[in-house]
Amino acid sequence: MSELEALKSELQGLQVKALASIKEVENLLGLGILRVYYLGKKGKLTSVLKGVGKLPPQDRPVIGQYVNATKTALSEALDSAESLLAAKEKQQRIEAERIDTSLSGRTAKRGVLHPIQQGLNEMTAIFAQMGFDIAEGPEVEDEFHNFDALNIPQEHPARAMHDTFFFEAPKGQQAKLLRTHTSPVQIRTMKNCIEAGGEPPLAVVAPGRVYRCDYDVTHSPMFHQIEVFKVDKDVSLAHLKGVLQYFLSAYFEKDLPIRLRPHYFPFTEPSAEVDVGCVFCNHKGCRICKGSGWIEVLGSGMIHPNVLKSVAIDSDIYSGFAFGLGVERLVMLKHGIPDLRLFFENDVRFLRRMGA
Ligand code: 2NL
Repeated sequence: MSELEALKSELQGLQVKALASIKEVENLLGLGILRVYYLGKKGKLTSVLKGVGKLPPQDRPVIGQYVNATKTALSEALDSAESLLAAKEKQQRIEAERIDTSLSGRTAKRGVLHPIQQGLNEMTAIFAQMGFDIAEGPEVEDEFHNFDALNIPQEHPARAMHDTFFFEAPKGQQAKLLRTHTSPVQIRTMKNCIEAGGEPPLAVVAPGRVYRCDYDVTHSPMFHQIEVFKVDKDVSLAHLKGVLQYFLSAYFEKDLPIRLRPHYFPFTEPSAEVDVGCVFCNHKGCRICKGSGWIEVLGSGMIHPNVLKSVAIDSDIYSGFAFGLGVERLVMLKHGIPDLRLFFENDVRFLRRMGA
């Protein structure tokens, strides 16, 4: 076989192989590689052309025509494969990026108030609805508003270092402390009223944070209280009991029996602890109420004459009732929450469950 014949058949074989490969390639990337492999500067066709130099001069134009024909055939095959693959890949991309507009949207999770803040708001709202004004006051207090004015003398155990968080007092200045109850708000409210030339009736609910140096399974050093008082002419224990009855039934959303049990507080006389019929066993007696059918919920009484005196209200003309309750305790009873610490750990699963 002459050199010319050999080159011709080499070109033919190359074309057949190339066309077969082009037919089989499945994507543009593979096609691009084939194009370079056959038609590139260092490609197969170029290397065939290098053999042309060995041919006698009269054969060279002939083989040149063959090379060009092969080049054209491969070029056309590559181009048409390219437009097919491009169309196919575009279709695949459209499929993959398809958006199902009939799918319902995912709503963003909204935050909720902390269960204690919710309870505090609910309780405050019940008193506001009954006509009590809402009052707030400072959490950093002095001994007068937190203790002296409330008939809690200097030597009283409630003032002990281990119950109250005291701040170090600069020389010659009054000691500051974190309020241990919301009573100082009530003292300030009464005092401000009288000093501004006002007079009772006064009816106030004071919600807020309070602090005690006490930390165990059932105590937190920061907790929440709501305190309520009313001062007017002829306010009696019957008014106290009526307000308590209404409030507790409204908060627990059912008619509850209540009872006042004699107790002692320095700032009220007489004083009483208040029980409700056990919300877990409907007053029958269970493990939670220790078989008694009653659960203690708050402390109350008629405001001590010494307390009225300390804010310059004449106890011969006016009388008043007052009570204070622990918000955490009431929220736990209403929702059957077994452990105080759940409120302070802030596990979102607990918070979300409470936040419906
Ligand atoms: C309790 C007991 C109580 C009061 C708070 C009060 C306020 C003034 C005058 C007289 Cl300004 N009393 N508050 C009275 C009785 C009880 O709280 O165990 N709270 C959780």
